[in-house]
Amino acid sequence: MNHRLSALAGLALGLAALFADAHQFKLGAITIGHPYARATAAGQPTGGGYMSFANAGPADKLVAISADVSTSVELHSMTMEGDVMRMRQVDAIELAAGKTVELKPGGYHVMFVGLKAPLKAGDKFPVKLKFEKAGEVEVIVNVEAPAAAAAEHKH
Ligand SMILES: [Cu+2]
Repeated sequence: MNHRLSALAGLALGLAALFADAHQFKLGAITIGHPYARATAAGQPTGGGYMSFANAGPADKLVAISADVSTSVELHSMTMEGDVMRMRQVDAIELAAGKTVELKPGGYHVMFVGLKAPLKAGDKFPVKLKFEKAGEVEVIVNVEAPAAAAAEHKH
């Protein structure tokens, strides 16, 4: 193989990895981007889940989420009040028409409460999402190792 070919092969592999990582799911006008959860330590009772919702259609709401990895699954918001991070359970997450909402560390997130087993990096598990108008869809959540610099997720 000459150098140019191996460089191309490397690029193709890199792109394949990128796309495999950036998996997405679609339900009607809503695209659910890259659902992932942070790996958890043994005995850690909760885990955080993140994904994005790009809504190309009319306004909708994420109203429920369920998974078998924990006894319950909650939607949380996280806001700074002074210099204290506060986490609250919310009933729904508004998905405005034509907008993208990102669930990410430090903002809205999914909380797996009462984990039955630690979430291990490299594992995948199904999560069911329910939208007020679009209905239900199952997405696959990838468990990823926490970024070294990321803040601990504590209640
Ligand atoms: Cu939380």
